[in-house]
Amino acid sequence: PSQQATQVALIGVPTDVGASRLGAAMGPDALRVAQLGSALAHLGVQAHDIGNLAGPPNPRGERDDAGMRNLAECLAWNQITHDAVWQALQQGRLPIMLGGDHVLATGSISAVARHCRAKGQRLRVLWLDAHSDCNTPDNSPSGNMHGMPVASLCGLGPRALAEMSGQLPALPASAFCQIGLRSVDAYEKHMIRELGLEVYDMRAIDELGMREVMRRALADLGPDDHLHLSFDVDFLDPEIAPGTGTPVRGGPNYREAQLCMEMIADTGRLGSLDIVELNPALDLRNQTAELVVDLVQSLFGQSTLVRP
Ligand code: B3U
Ligand code: MN
Ligand code: MN
Repeated sequence: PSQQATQVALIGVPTDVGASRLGAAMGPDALRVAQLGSALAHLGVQAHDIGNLAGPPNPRGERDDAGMRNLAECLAWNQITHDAVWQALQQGRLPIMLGGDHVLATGSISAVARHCRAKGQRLRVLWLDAHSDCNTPDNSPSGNMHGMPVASLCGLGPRALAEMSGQLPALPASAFCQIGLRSVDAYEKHMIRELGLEVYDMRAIDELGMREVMRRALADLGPDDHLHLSFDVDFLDPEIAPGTGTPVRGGPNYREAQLCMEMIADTGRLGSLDIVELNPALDLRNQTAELVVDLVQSLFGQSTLVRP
């Protein structure tokens, strides 16, 4: 598998302002303790750790009149994330977000979309998650902003988030492919249909198998396309990945998750990555962070045998 960029930027984004449980802000350091940088170095990938971005603390606010919690802080985190991702891409580095809650995806993916637009590249976003994250402020059951990034990237919700890439919407809904869903709110079901999101839920994975789901998800990826992976750790079954704030049983097992990463690596098109919702306060001896590092090695081309 040919990995295009061998230079990556590790960008710590210690936010939990989009979540209702605290702890995801410790995610970046848990990934460093699990030796993400040297795991990549083993594969010939040079990792530049730029450290943690500095953003506002969590005010633990109530829902505002529009239905959102901590909007100002979410905006601030997304703006600094956007700027850091844009800068890494300008430097020719593959940005890896060490999250942090999933709210940061609006900042990272809006920067990737802006970069792709400037280079005339098509963007494909794989969204691995137990959740669909396409709530809007008025329909969210919680007001938690980490349940809304797909909606803002598709042009819905507050303008300041939706317009971050410089274009509204940041990318077409058809660019997204969601895999692993098993907890979708009533309004999100409506949104998935309305936006026409490509979704492979757990039932699809059970019926088709991970191999066929990934084959379909990656089928029309062109040789010049940019692939962004937004990897919510709660995608994984909580039996193997307990360190996350909103676990949902019945997720992909270790082998399915490995195959998923290996098939992405085989495309050679990975251009940017979010690792989000890792919550060390809920983990057991950092096992979830270590599992994520293991999976990221597969994502960057580690394989048991030399592949043809
Ligand atoms: N859909 C619910 C739950 C949720 C979404 N994303 C996470 N949890 N991590 C919500 O609050 O929007
Ligand atoms: Mn998510
Ligand atoms: Mn999730």
